Amino acid sequence: MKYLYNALQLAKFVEHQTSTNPAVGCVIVNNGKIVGMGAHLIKGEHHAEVHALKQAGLSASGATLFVTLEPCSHHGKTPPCTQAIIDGGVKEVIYAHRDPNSLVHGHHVLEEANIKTTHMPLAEIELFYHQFDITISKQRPYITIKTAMSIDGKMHLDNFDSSWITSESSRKDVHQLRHQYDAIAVGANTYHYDKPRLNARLDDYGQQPLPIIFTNQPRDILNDQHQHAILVGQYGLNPTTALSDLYNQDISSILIEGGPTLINQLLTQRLFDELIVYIAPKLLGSRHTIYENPHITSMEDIQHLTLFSTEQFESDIKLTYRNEVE
Ligand code: AOF
Ligand code: ZN
Repeated sequence: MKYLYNALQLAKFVEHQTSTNPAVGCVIVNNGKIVGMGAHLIKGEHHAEVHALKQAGLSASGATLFVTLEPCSHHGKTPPCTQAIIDGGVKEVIYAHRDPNSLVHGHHVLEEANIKTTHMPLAEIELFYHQFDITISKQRPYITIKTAMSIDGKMHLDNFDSSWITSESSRKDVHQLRHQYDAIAVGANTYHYDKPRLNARLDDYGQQPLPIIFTNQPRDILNDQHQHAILVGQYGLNPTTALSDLYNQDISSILIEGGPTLINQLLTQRLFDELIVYIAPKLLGSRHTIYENPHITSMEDIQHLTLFSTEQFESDIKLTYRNEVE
């Protein structure tokens, strides 16, 4: 089991850089020694097992291979890992997470080649693949809505001023969050009025997300700094197609940062996987709450979310919810 955790560490090194592919780590052990290690670095390139097998060389023969995800048995952008494992002479395979991609179930192929194959699910690794599982089953990016509000649930004053509601540490945390997403999205109004820079500003923290602007005016003029942004039609028109298009452009996760119209639409359509709310110890007393839905008239219509984590940044509270009912 220790080796599966080692493999998980390798996968964590490359988390958020493999696009719509999963982050995977692999460790090969022979006679109680690690003889090969590998991770899937970039979509389209070698899988974790192949890197580890290359490093192990002849020492893979008779070894046990530990991998965070079930080895693939299909020809995708790369040849099947099961064949490389068989060719390397590996004696035993222990994998943690079942690949949700049904094309890819490699355990049968390994068993048929007389390789002892064990599925050993571990809670931490199941959690690690939560996003990947959702994107495979829904064939769309993982969607997180992030918002900040006062204790009375308000996003900004009635004159739309929303500057500095949350603390500096919360804002720093948002930058860290942005580095974890393939894209950051806002609606057209927020783009025009708030002029967000739509980037992550922590040194050495990882990838820069791609800006996305949801707009029903495709002629919206982009700022010079956002010439590479993607413009997509307003969600209300055809959310499913817009999102699957983004997924097919290799965007596996989107952080939605506003404004109220876009967030309301997504909340109303229940088109999100995670909701992150920073609550600042302030009372704004304005009219603009984070969610308004006049169609909800009975308690049976309200949405229930699952609290996933709570954190504190100075005097702000960060609540992370998942859109799943316990
Ligand atoms: C593995 N090891 O390291 C990864 C796997 O297009 P391809 O060939 O890169 O295949 C992508 C699919 O392979 C992906 O959707 C997932 O099911 C699996 N990823 N499998 O054995 C790896 N990254
Ligand atoms: Zn593979």
